[in-house]
Amino acid sequence: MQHVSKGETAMRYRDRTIGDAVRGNAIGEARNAWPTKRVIAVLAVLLAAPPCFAHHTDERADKNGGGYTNTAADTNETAQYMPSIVVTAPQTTTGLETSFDPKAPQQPLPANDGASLLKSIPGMNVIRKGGTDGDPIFRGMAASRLNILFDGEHILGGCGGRMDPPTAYIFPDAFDRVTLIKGPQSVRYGHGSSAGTVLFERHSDYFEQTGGEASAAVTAASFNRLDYFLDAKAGAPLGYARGILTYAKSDDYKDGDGKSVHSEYERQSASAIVGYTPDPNTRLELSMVRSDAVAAYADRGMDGSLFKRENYALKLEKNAIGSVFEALEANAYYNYIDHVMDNYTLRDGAAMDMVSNPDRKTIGGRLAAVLMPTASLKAVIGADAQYNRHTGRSSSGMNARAYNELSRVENARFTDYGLFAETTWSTADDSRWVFGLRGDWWEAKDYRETISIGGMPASTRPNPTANETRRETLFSGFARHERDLLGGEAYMGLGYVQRAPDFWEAINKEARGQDNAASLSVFDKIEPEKTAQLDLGVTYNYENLEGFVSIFYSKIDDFILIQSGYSKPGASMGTRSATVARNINASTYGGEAGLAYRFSGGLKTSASLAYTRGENDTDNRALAQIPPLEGRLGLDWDNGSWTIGALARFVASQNRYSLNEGNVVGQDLGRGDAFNVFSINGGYHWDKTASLIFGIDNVFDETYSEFISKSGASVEGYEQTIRVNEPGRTFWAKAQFSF
Ligand SMILES: [Cu+2]
Repeated sequence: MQHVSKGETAMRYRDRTIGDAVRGNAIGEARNAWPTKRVIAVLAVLLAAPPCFAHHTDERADKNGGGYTNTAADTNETAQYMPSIVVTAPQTTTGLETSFDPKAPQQPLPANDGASLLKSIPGMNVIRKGGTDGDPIFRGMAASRLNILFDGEHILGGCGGRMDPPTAYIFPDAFDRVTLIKGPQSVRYGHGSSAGTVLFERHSDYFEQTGGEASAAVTAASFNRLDYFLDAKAGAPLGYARGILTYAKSDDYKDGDGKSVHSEYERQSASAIVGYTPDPNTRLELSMVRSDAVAAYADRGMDGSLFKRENYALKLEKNAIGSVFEALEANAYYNYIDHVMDNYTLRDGAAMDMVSNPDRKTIGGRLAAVLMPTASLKAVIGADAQYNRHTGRSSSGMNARAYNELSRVENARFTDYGLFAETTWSTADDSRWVFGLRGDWWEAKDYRETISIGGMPASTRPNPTANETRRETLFSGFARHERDLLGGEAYMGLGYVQRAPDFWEAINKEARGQDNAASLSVFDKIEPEKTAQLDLGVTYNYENLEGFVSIFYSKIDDFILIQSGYSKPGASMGTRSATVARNINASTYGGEAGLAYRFSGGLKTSASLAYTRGENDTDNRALAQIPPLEGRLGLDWDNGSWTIGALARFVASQNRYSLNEGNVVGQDLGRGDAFNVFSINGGYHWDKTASLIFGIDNVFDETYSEFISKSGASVEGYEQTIRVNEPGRTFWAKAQFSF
């Protein structure tokens, strides 16, 4: 789907590039809430850095540019203003979109998965569960509110306990570009993405002549972390072949107190891609991906001993067809996830073996046409479809390890057909309107014969909605006005999204209410969520100063709230603690801002700020799982060969919380403490073919956890913590080569 999206991006944003980061006095105000001693110490060191060196060059943007050549994102300017990724990462930020190269080094060193990679974007955070496979959360919205696409494909995890969000199947080195589109300001990528859309994209260049190229990287870090990848492609004008292998492993990391966190993982993936290109404007691509992983979880009684993905995809792109009918794109895909979690593969001490083996098959496709009826009007019109089927089997005790002899039991099936249209109408050289409209025909089937209820003793009950089918017609749309300013842009958009409950909300949670028998299943009780959001933003890019501000106000009717620890009648007597789903009305507002200033001599400074406030308007209390105010300050120096950088991350305390409330991933645990983390990096670039980047994350070995992290579980051999702590001081080095 790249050409449609890239074409549109290029059209909407022209060739402007904007850095990210913040307003000095906002940081100053915010800092009052934070411990200041270390901040001052680090700022002093940063400001003492040599102010004047040879003029900065931008070679590294090309080095890391992947296969992309025709978007604003690849212009050299973008290499310079990235406060949270080390200087070698090319990144574009407009108010509405952020994109970067997933292969580029980042600081702090992200875990090897998609969520961790996204954390460098202001406003993005990760709900930590262990060493990898956290859930990304943007502006306090996680799971189905944040649509994640793998090169145009949807993929849904199998785990009822959310061990495998889509990003658990992302191997960053197997992609060429990551883009976040903020808010409900696009309808082209599927149903329900109210908070935003994240596109992980792979793009293989057209070969004008016979040739080949390869890139590779090795990363080594504390805690026996080792990652490597090899990406090799060869081709001729008629077609190409590409293979990508990735591998990553880490032992348990230690927090700032030197305590081990149950977090080890090992992950690997292999992608094979062949493309047929009879001419430069036609591409038929077949791809296959196999991946597997094991991962320890510090937040629960089980670990993931299998995360297996099987994928086949077919893609057709046809560009420059004619003056009115400009381009056509089609894809079809198959994704199969097989997941096993147990309490005996990666940990000791369980009184009884327990294992669960869900799987999910997701099949989908999409057809889109790009039309240009007049010079000032461009439209993308298309249809998409998705079908997914979830099964499970589980066992415990003596026979647990023979679980794969059991037959799988189907528990849910979802189908969605969508039609969409997005138009860009240029009213003048410097202003345009973008409109989008989408309809979805959604259907869900509940195949559970029984519902298991916890408590002592645990038991099962007949499912009151067994074999029921539920249908919803859902609408979404947006209108946005954009106007160019001094090298930047201002925009204002209004968006509306109806989102049907997902598997975790509709199937995996109970209904609220005291009538135990009738209210067990939430399948037919939970209403679709309706989000209306206003997005406003401005970007600025003039001479040595770049900046952006993007703010939003969101009104969410029938927000699907997940509440744990809800007291319900017990199986035979007394009460039990249940996790329920219910609709509330909510509102959120906030935004992100960034500022970057380039001094002479290769020195630049940048800052960013992100804040979201959420209100549960039904219960008149804080909306849960909203990360607190966060600011980042970066200082980088670069002479074309050597780079030196420092990054400070300041996170305020979170005093607005609602105990036991949240989303399908996690619920609030109480107040969140403020913390500051400082990191430094350096690097050397030989020429366009080799570089070495190294860094120390969390230099002062701070012990801290994110407000939204899951609670620490009791795991034998590990100390239990309130939340899963973040890694302590981490040394890392990444060597990159291209041939
Ligand atoms: Cu699981």
